Amino acid sequence: MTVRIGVIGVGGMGACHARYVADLAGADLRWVADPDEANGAALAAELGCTWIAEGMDRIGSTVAEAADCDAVVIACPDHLHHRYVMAALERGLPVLAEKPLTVELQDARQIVETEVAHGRRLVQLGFMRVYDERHEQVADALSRIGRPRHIRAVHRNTNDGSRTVPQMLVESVIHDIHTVRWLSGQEIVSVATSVVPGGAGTRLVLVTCRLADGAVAVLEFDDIATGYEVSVEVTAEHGNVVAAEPLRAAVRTDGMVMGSIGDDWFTPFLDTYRTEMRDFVASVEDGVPRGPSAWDGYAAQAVVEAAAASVDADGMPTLVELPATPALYGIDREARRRS
Ligand code: ISE
Repeated sequence: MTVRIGVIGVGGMGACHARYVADLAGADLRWVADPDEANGAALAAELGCTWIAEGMDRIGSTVAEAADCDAVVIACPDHLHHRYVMAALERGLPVLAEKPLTVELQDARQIVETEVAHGRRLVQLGFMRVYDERHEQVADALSRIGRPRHIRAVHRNTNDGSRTVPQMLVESVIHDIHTVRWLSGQEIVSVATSVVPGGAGTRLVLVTCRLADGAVAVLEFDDIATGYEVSVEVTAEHGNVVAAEPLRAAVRTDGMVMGSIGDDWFTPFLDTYRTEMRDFVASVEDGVPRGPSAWDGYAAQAVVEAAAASVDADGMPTLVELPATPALYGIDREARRRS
């Protein structure tokens, strides 16, 4: 079967997804949707598909003709995710949606409820670190060394500190929240957040999380680092595991050993995004949903809200409000095998 795909939003991330779809045996990139005609039409011409300004014209339930695709990738601005994911769900179309699932928590809940009513998973969420080889190795190690007791997730970005704390939480730290839930298989039940000023506003956001089984995770996010880096370290019942450093050439000069770090969040994970897309297409093909779910997106969003509330409460621990996990979902702990 060839999986026909439409991509909504082809800025940096969406263009990357579209290129991977176009490249993939078994997938057919039908259209890209973006209001920016110059960019969208140029990409469509490059990849041999159709450009449309508005994705809803192809997936909106009011459109009489068939959707013209078997699945959609949603990579438009965050505040529009909810609209397109809901439209795809109403059409019964599988979706690979970029994180965050939504900006508003109640919108994420609506997506979960709609999917549950539909009776089967259609949404795969772009928490792509589960497809990253270094993270997979950590997940694999945990099957030998037991349950995590402490997780330390470090995430460094190269901005100027002008983002608000809620932005840093929902755009960046949300990845680390998913890493903790995925590696531990536990929900985060409370959080305490500290912020450190710097640059144009806030430099560091530190979130201490209490997990349902009593373990602790500390998320350390630096928005004004000298390079982009992501790492995770887990102390488990029978040992400890640290994600290996990404491979970089070691340059010896002037009596020092140096390696370049790189300053963008995209390049280190290029292969990871490709693997994620391959898994999504395979899941549409065989009808077996996998990867991070809408529930993962909703639960992570609930942690983001609690972390922001903790800032407002001067760093006091704040409970994460989460209903019971619907039977459709469980925290997916499988390390994604690269095919
Ligand atoms: C992006 O999704 C990432 O993967 C980065 O780690 C994060 O820092 C950035 O803000 C996100 O948009």
